[in-house]
Amino acid sequence: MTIATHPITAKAHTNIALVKYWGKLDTQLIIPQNDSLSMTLDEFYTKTSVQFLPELATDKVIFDGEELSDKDSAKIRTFLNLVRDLAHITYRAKVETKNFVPTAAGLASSASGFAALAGAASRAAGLNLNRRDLSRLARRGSGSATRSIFGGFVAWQQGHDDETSFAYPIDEQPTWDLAVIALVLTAKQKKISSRVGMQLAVETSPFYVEWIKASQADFETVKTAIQNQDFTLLGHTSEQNAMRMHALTLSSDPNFTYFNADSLRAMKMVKDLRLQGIPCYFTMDAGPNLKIICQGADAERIAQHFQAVFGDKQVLITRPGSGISISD
Ligand code: 2P0
Repeated sequence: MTIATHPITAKAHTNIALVKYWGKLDTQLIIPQNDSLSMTLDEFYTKTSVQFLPELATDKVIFDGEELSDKDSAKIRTFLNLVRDLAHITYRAKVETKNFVPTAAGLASSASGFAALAGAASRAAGLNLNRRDLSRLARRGSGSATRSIFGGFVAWQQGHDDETSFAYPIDEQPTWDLAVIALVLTAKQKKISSRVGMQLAVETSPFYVEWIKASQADFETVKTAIQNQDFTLLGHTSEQNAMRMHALTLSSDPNFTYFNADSLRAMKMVKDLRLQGIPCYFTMDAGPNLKIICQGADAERIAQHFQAVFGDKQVLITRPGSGISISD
C-alpha cells in the first residue's frame, strides 16, 4: 500500500431515489432507518482529483476553481481524516473538484461529490477498495453517496453497522428505455438541509413508524418492477413513496415543506398528462425541483410540454448513468 505520486481522479454520477432515505438510526456512521433504491443519472456528475502531499500543512480544497474556506471544507476534511485513518497516513491532501451539474439545480451534488471523493481519496491514499467498501466509505460522507458508486438501478441495504450498510447494484445497465426529466424550478439553496430535515422527522413526526413500514414495502415493489421492467408499477410506487416522504416534513414539528407553487403546478401537469394517456410520474427530493420519470421514447415531448409552461426554467433530460470510474 503506497501513497500515489500523482493526482488520482474519480468521476461519479448523482442519483435520484425512487425509494427514499429519510432518517438515520446512527447519525455518526450514517446508518439509515430503511433500505432505499435509486437510479444513477448520466447527465449529472462530479469529477474529483486528490493527491496526498508531504509539503502540505493543511488540506486544500478547490471547488469549481475556487479554494474553499475552512468552514466550507469542514465536511470534506473530516472525510479525508477517515481515509487517512484507514490508510494509516498523515499527509494532507490537495483536492480539486468540479461539479458537472447545472448550477444549483438541486440535484443532490453531495451524492456524486462524496462518491467521487471516496474513490479518488482512497486510491490516492494507497487503498484499493472494492466497490462495496467504497460504497461504505462514501456513506460516511453523505447517505445518498452510498448509492452513487454503482450505475443503473442501485439499492442501499440499511444494515445495522458500518460493515453491513452498503449499496449493491440491482441492474447496472438497464435494457429498457427510461428517462428522468429534471425541472429546475428554482436554483435557490434549500432553507432546511436534508440532514436537519430528516432528523426532525425521526424525532417529531407521528407518522415516522408508518413511513418505515411503507417504504420497506415500496422497496420490494420497486425491485419487482425493475425485475419485470414494469414501468407503471415503478412509476406509481416511486411517486407514492416521494409523497409519503414529503408527508413527513408536513407532519414534523416545526412543520415545513420543500414544495413551492411551481412544484404543485408541475405535479398537476404530470397527473394531467397521465389522464391524457402519456405515462409519466414524478418524484421530488429535499427541494422544490420536480423530477419526472418517463419512458425514453416520450421524454422529448414531455420535456417540451413543461418547457412551454416553465419557459424560463431549465428542463433537462437524463438517462440511467454508469457507476464510479477511477483513474490509475
Ligand atoms: C435520498 N435524500 O434517498 C433522499 C431523498 C433527499 C431526499 O439522501 O445527511 O445529503 O448527508 O446523509 O444524503 C439527501 O440526503 O443526507 C438524500 P446526509 P443526504 O436520496
